Amino acid sequence: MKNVFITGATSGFGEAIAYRLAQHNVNMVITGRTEQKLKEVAQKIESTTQSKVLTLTFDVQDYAQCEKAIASIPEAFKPIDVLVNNAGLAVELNPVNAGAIEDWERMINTNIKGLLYVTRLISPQMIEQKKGHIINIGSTASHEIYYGGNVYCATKHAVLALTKGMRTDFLPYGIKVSQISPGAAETNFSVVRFHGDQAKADKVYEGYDPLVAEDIADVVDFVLTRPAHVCLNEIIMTPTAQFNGTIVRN
Ligand code: NDP
Ligand code: 8X3
Repeated sequence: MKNVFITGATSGFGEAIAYRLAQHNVNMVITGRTEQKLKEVAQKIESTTQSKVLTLTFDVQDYAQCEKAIASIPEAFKPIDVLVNNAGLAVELNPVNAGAIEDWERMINTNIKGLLYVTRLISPQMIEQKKGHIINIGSTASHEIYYGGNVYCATKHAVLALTKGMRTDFLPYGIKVSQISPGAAETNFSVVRFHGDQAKADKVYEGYDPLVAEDIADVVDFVLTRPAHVCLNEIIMTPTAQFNGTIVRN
């Protein structure tokens, strides 16, 4: 692990993954749309580890922005050998007949197209080196549907299909592709889903111990540190109290 690229590192899983992987003294590119928060994360990492951090502020939904940002990465941070495709979101919980088109577009454009854009731009560096590891953050929603989760779940089903597609495409080059599929984890995720309604977000995690971002960072680190001949294809992880999207022990 030498040059790491993480999307969505301003919050939640991505931020925790950045802190965790920084322990390996790497060159790290962290990305997101919130520039100030990226700077804070970078400052914290550089003042506590030997890792060097480059921040890139861009919206993964916009291919031109992805292209410009990734083209600007200096040689010292290349070739990228670890890509964590983490940026993503859910918006609202509505049945399809009542869904807002713009919410669907945001989820599809971020969770599917954004992941594809970034991978399209970074994977050639790995192919050239015949070396690399891509980790896609999926979800238990990659496997199941819950009420009102229709489009979000569809995007995460698509992520699983893309993980398998990339694994197939990159197999000849010795590049590992893994997916981590968490269940309920308390981050900014539900606050974003409910447009900043903190009370509504808190209710999602009431009565049980949800996962926390560091649990996911732990697993990312584990997946990345297996021997060269071992690829963990997918890890599904939930809180002990959660069986699936609808069955939670309260
Ligand atoms: P957070 O809301 O805490 O973090 C989401 C991150 O994604 C932020 O850094 C945000 O940065 C970034 N992001 C969102 N949209 C864009 C965009 N258009 N362009 C660039 N960056 C973007 O949520 P989590 O950490 O929980 O979510 C991370 C991933 O994990 C997502 O893919 C989510 O679907 C998945 N997941 C979450 C679970 C949970 O229960 N929390 C469970 C399973 C999967 P910024 O706003 O600065 O752009
Ligand atoms: C995020 C968790 O429960 O909305 O993927 O599927 S959930």
